[in-house]
Amino acid sequence: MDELKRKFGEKSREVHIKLRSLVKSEGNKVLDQVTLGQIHGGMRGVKSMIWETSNLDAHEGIKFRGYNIPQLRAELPRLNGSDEPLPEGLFWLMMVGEIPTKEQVTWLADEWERRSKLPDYVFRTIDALPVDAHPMTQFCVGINSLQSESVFGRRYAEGLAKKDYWDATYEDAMNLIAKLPHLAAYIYRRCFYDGNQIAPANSLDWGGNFAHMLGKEDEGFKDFLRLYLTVHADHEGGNASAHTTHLVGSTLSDAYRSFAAGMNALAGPLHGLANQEVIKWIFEMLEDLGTESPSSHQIADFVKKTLNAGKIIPGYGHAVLREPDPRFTAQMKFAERNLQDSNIVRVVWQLLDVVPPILQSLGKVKNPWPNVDAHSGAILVHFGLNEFTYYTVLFGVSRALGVLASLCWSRAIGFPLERPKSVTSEWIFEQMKEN
Ligand code: CMX
Repeated sequence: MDELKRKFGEKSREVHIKLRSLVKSEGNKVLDQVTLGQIHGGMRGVKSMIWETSNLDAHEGIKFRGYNIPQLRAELPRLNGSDEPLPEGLFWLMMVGEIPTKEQVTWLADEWERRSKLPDYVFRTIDALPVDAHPMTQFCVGINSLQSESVFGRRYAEGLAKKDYWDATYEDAMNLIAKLPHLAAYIYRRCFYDGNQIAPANSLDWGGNFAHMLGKEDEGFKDFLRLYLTVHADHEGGNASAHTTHLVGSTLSDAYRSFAAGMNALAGPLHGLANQEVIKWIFEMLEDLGTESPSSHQIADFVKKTLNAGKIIPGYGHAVLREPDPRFTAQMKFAERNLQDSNIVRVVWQLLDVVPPILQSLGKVKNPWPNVDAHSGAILVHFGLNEFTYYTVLFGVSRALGVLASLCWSRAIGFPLERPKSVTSEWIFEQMKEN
């Protein structure tokens, strides 16, 4: 058994036993209450699930196993000569709660490379779709088609014991994460480079190889992708892609089906698709204003015009955060270090000054600050990745790390089928009369 799997088995068993005994003795303890506003308002803030890999604070932002993003940048292993953390290291941290050594991360990169080969039928399945089908549609179809590789699915059909669910899920998670960069890059080259594919370079790390297969050899881009794949990986369990993966996984659907479901959630414009909407909107603004270097005054007018047309400002606001998103800040700092001269990046920085006071002036927006999606597009455009409709696929490859690490935890802890209670509006009206 490999070291990561052994450590995961030991640590998750400890938590499983501790939680089980706590629930037995203290299962009726009240930890949260729910208001009518929360039931009606998308369950904001209702504590209703256990998620080990990360935790989101409205003011401090995301912490992965207690480490914030600057700490991850400082402490996770990186390649010689690189400033950015390796996402392999974050996966290790999320799985077992320990910052890995450089050797452990090298092992993980090699292990994913060993598991990375895609069966031919996956390419044929994707090729059956129109080439202009949205890349997220192709991504979801590709993941679903891979389901026949599921170790969990095969072993479950053979009579897998409950205590071994996590073991088969670990194998599925590792295999799926290993295969995603090639699947994602295949879709990119199919859609935007006439199907002119680039073979994997097996000597590279997970993110570096992904960049290579996309056809982006710039070392600056490879570093940005490593950072990108790290900061988008997880955002605790309640966000739509994570929660969907968790919900579908609770039916004992395997990692492929659960993750494909999560990716369908990520493809919504209020969630991951916002990253394509942001850059699309910025280019619409530049076209409308007839300049690549608009003044702040011109930008403010366009923001107001967007709002007056009844539309949202993509990349701003968040369901939980009440401060600028540290994932935005991490990307901004990357741009400050490396892309000072980029015009499009400068527009993103101008928006940061202009948008929040306008959103605040509406008097209803709870968080006027930029979220994770506000910055990435400008950096990708700078590096020549101009195909906006592809951006959410990049987010999806990263999100696999968090939601699949969490699926392993859910299996190990033995969480049951998720089944919250719904009520009718009639019931609500009755309750209000009674109280
Ligand atoms: N532009 C305009 N209006 C906004 C807004 C924005 N960026 N953010 C919130 N609002 C509006 C809401 O639409 C809502 O209006 P109504 O009461 O008229 O329906 C009001 O302000 C209150 O919303 P909220 O409580 O502040 O925000 P929610 O928790 O309901 O929604 C989010 C959060 C992210 C969906 C919302 O801020 C939004 O639509 N942002 C733009 C899309 C986006 O960037 N999404 C990516 C989020 C990150 C991710 O998950 O990937």
